[in-house]
Amino acid sequence: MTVSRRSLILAAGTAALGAAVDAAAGTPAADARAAPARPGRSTGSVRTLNGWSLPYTLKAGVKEFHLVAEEVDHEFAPGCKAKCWGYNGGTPGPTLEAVEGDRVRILVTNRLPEPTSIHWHGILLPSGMDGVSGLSQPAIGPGETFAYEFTLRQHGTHMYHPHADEMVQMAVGMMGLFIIHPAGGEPEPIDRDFAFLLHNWSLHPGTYRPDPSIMLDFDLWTFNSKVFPAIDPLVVRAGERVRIRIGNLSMYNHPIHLHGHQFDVTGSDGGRWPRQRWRPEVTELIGVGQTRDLEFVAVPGDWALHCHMAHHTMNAMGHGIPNVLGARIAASDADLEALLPGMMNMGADGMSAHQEHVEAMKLPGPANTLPMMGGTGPYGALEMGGMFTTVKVRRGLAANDYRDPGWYQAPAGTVARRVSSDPDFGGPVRRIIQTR
Ligand SMILES: [Cu+2]
Repeated sequence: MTVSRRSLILAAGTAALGAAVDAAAGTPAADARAAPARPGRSTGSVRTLNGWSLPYTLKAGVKEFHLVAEEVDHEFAPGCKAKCWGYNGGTPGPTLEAVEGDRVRILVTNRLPEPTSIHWHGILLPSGMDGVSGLSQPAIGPGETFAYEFTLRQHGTHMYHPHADEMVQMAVGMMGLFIIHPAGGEPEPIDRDFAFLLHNWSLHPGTYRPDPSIMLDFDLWTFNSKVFPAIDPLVVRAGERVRIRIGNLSMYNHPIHLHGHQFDVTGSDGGRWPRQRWRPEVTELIGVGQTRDLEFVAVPGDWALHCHMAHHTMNAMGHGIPNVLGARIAASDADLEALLPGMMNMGADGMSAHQEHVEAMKLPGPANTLPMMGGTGPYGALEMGGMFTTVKVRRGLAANDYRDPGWYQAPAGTVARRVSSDPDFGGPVRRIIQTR
C-alpha cells in the first residue's frame, strides 16, 4: 500500500467525521451545556486503525448513535476484495466512544437479509439490553430498527457484535469497538490512543464471500479487517505516552508482540487496572473475547507490532503441501513444476524469493488472492502479511500529526551491517551433531 493511498483513506475518514468532530467534548457536564442538540458530535480521541468513530446526536441529554447492519464492499489489501457484512459501510463497524456516566441510545437498523441483534460485550446494563436474541429480546428482523438504551456505569475497552446467527455474522465481519472514557479524565494522560480488533477469515482463492463454516484453517488474519501492508502504521511522537487497545473477536488467541519497548498492560474489559496490577511485558496474549490495553512511552524508530503466531503474519497460503525443505531439487524443478504447477521451493532463497516471483514475474495465481507475504522496507522485502504493522516513532511531530513519516533514518553506526561474505569467516564455537 502506498503512502498516497493511505493518506486518501485517512482523508476520507476525516471527511466522514466532518467538521463536527469535537475533540474537547467528553464530559457529561459539557454535553449538558450543549443545547440545542448538535448532530454528529464525537469524543474523537481514539484512533481506530483504518477506521473511525461514529458521531452521535445529543437528544435531551442522551447520546444517540445509529448503527446500520448491512452488506459492505471490503478490501483486505489491494488485490483482495470481498462482500462482507458490517456496520455503516464497513467492517469492523465504527467505534462508539462515550464517557462513564453517559446515557446512550443506540438505534440499530437491520439491512441484512436475516435477523440480527447486537450484544454490548463487557458492558454492565439491564438484562433486556444485553442483545442476545431469543434470550433477552426478539431478534431484529430485516428492515426493522431497534433501540438500545442504558447508562454507562464503567469505563474501559469494550466491543459489540451480533448475538443472532452469531457464527455466520461474525465470520463475515460484524463487530466493532465500544470505548468508554473515565468520568474524571485519565489519571495518567494518554497522548495517542489507538484501537483495533483481531479477526480471522476464510476467503477461498478466487471467491468473494468469506466462508463462515471454517473453524480452524483460516487464510486471512486481520487488524480491523485489514492485512499487512494495508494496515495503518501507528504514528507517534518520541516521548509520548501511547495506549494501544486491542480486542479479539476471532477464533484464536493472539500473542501480540511489540518491538523496542516494554509496555505495561494497564487495562481490559474490566476498565483501567489499579497501578499495582500493571505488569511489564513485550508480548501479551489477547484471548478470544478479551480486550487488553497496552501503554508505553515511545522510543524513536520503526518498530514491528504483530501477532507472534508465525502463520498469522502470512496471507493466503496453501496447507497440506509436500515438505520439500532441504531437498536438493534444483535439477528437478522442471519435473516438480509439471507435477505441482506454480510450486515454489521453501528454504532455498528465503520467502522473499516467493514474494519477488509473485510481484515481479506476475506469477499467475487464483483471482482475488494476495501473495503470502508482501511489503518492502528501506532494506528490502519484509516478508510479512496478515497481523503485522509498524509503530513509527519520530521526534518533533506535531501533536495531531498522524501522517506516515516514511522510513526511519537511523543514526549513523546504529544499523546492523555486513562484515563478511565468507561462510568460513571467524572462529565461532559450534557443536556439530550429525542427523540422518
Ligand atoms: Cu495470531
